[in-house]
Amino acid sequence: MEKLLNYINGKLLPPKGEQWLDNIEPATGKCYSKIPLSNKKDLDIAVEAAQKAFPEWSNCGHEIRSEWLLKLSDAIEAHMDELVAAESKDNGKPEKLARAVDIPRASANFRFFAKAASQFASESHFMEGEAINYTLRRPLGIVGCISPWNLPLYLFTWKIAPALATGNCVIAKPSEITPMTAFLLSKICIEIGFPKGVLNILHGNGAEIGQEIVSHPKIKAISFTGGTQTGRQIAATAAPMFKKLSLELGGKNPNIIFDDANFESALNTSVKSSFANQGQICLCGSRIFIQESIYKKFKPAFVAKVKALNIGDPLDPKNQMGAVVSKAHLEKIEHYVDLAVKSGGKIIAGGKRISLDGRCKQGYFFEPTIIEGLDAFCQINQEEIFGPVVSLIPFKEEQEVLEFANSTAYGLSSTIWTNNLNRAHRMAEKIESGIVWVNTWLLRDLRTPFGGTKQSGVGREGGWEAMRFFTEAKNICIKYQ
Ligand code: TXE
Repeated sequence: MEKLLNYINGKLLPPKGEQWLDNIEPATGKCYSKIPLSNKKDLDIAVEAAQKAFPEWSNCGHEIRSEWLLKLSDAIEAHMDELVAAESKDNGKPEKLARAVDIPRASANFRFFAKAASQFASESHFMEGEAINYTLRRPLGIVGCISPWNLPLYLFTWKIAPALATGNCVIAKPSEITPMTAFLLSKICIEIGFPKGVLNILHGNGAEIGQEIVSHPKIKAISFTGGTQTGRQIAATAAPMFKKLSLELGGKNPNIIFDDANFESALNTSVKSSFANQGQICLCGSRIFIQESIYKKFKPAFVAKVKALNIGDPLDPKNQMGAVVSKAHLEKIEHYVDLAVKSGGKIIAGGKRISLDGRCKQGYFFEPTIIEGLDAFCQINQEEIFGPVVSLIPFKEEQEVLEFANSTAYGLSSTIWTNNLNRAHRMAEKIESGIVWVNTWLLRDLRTPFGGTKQSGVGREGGWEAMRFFTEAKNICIKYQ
């Protein structure tokens, strides 16, 4: 069985403790490779390598760094087929989705930050007739990037690219649930001769190697995407050490549909924002608020579209949905659906596991599920399920839906469907989320600030926000003599 290896100082290495974890294919439920269970010893070697590489990488100049990032971007494109197949197998998502979204975006992340490196500038503040200030922005040193399983290579590179572009050396850890494309990225680094020690990739458990990365005194910043509970634990470790922290956590995002919206657009996009990637995107709109006057029209149209979705083998191009990521996650989803029924909710579509024949017999498939009849404040509509489960909730008017939308502990993204310009602006301002989409969903411009409020996180990624996060600002004030 294939054994994945850590990537340290430009080499592929087994874990020092010689312990391995099983890597399961969600569509079949079978173990198909082994992952290094890394520990502090592996981390210490990686940190030493990063420390050695830092002076040259941080001083080689933005053009050279930019060229390396472009080489990574090109190499990802050149390995498209292999990466698409690996991402789909590792995560359970349809190959079609990995080809349309995940892998192109991973390549785009490196290209985007390669260009950002060449444009990044710092500020100057002039004090008339007296002095001039200028701000130096220098890399932090060694930084830690920890990513989740839902968009594996996409989110892994989203952190690594700005960290490298600004001249830092990186210790990165992909999710142990989906490590394969990060491993393939290390092979790509070796293939293109990427400078040794600049990027190091360690595999293993969050509680062990993840925690070691967060608490290592030589790692100056942590960029993390994952669950809110994990984010809280990371903050508890890193904050007293005064590390810079960027936390992109969970969401329970409202998808608000007013009666004056373009019905077809709202309907079609809501199917995607509910069930894309099996509902396992932190931006999915799992609470669908529909204005009462169109509820009777929206509900059957939405149910019909959802029932028409094909779910099954991620390799089959006719399937829009594949497997959820793990057995534990399947059980979590099932638990929430049971809870919805116990709380008085009605399942109007889906609600059950799917048993398939053939190679996917033991796979983790769950029907796209729509719940009705629960109010906005119940547990189901407050907690993140992170699966193919949405609630339909009617509302009367703007003020009421605003209260519903803002009632959760989360504040990542929101979508508002309306053709009333005044209402769109009013709602966008008052809604508690870091990202607001009006008449669209998941339309991304990589320059924009990305992240959430409340328990959805701390800090922003993307564009200059990421470049600033990975640099330390130093102000220099020069007085005229
Ligand atoms: O994520 P974890 P899990 C949500 C979603 C999901 C829940 C739990 O609701 O059901 O989180 O998912 C590493 N120190 N999201 O348990 O544990 C871990 O190894 C350092 C939302 O799979 O947060 C992995 O690399 N690192 C989300 C990464 O953290 C630690 C995406 C994420 O794992 C660690 C995924 C520790 N103590 C899940 N413990 C989003 N916002 O997109 C774990 N890790």
